[in-house]
Amino acid sequence: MFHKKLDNFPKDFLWGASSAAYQIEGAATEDGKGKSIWDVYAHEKGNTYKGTSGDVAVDHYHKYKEDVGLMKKMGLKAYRFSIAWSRVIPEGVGKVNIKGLKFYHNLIHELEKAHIEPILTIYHWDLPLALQEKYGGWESAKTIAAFKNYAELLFREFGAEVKYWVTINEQNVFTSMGYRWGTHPPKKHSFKLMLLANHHINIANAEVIKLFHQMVPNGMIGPSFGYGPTYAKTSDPEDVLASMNANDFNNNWWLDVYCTGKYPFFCKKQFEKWNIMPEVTGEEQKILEDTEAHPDFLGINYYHGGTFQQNRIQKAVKSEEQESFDKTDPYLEQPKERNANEPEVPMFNNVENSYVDKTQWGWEKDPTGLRIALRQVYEKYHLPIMITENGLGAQDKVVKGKINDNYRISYLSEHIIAMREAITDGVNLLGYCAWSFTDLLSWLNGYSKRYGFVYVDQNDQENGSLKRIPKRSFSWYKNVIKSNGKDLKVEE
Ligand code: BGP
Repeated sequence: MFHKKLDNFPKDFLWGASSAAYQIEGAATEDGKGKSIWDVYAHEKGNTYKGTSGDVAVDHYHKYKEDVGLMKKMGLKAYRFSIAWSRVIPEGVGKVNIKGLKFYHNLIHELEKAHIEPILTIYHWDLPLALQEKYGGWESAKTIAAFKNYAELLFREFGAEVKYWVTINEQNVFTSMGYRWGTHPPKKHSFKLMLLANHHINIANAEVIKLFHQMVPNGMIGPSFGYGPTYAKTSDPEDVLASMNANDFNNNWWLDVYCTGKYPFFCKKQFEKWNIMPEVTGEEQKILEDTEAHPDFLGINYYHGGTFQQNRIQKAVKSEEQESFDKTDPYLEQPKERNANEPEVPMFNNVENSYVDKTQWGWEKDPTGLRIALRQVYEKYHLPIMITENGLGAQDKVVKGKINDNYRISYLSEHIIAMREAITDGVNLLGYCAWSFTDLLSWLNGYSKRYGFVYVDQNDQENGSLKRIPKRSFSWYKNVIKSNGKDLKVEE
């Protein structure tokens, strides 16, 4: 579609920013918090960049008032954060930690005072360790019941104050990395286990959405999904077929289940042939297909898409620059080496896109891909969409006390324009949460890779002063919000 003039952003558009508990809170053992799988994983040698962990992170647990104060100063309309399950139920099930709940009540209260809409993520990867040890985490259906019980507590505690809820963050990413590529806890290498854990999470997601509709009838709930459009490398029909396979597995495998309750047909057939498809009982199918268990909106986390060619070679084609960073790319579809649990013939081969630039970390910069993503998702599911993450990871430098992150401003501007084009196309977009508000711990890149509007003096040795310094992008985003997305210029 071509537009001579772009529509304005809706009047009540939620200009926001995001975070996740493990990446910001710190206070890992304080006030009765139990351990999560990340608390242990990050301390095992070689798992994270320079052994960085969320023990201190950016100490948001103690500095939340200062952080919300900065949000207010910026004029932020919405703030997406997650709850650390093990802070409120230390063992995953059973005893509730009142002090943990109190922290989130205080945070939400502070946001309310600042007129910032809270967007609450129930699960952003930090599963209570006890559930992993007792049941094998998401490999066991018992974790579904524990999750439902945890969500019920949150709906009871926060349902009256919080309207927007995210069930699960990037299920596609953490199941792939945790169970297939072995780069997140529980560090396993099995496609079959990944699909099993994933199936349990699908049921958990559906059951919790259904419960939400009973307990918080005026709220809105949905998962946040890491979406990437899948391009064919060439018009060779074999490449087109590979990109269809990629779309089926990278996107539809999750979104179809969330929104219709059905696993995509061809992919499912393939997995049955490989004997890795989990059994879906009649009872489970029923809950997945129950419209009360379907989301009210879709959260889309967008960083980039992917380009695919037929599976004539096993190894992905990568540039040298990307090669040095790709260990940490959660969207990479190829394992370093083939392991025995992987099918011999992959369904598609992930290659570079020569039409787009890359970030310092080799992630493709593709703002048009955001418009494509929004169009594809809206066309297919017709649900309102909230962009729950989008941002640029970079090695910011402090020069004379200032952080001049013009590269981030350009990146965000381009994505905001793409978003406005998608709105003009007709997409129903509720809001945009940039990743991230303050700098925070990158799961596998420590503090070298920063995303925030606010610089935090923290480093990979984890002994920084934790001082907050608004970056240039801070005042820029402030103007964007004030002008409701019209003013994207950078003031000198
Ligand atoms: C998403 C996660 C976020 C955040 C972001 C940036 O996948 O939901 O938690 O980490 O990616 O990732 P990274 O820090 O690896 O660059």
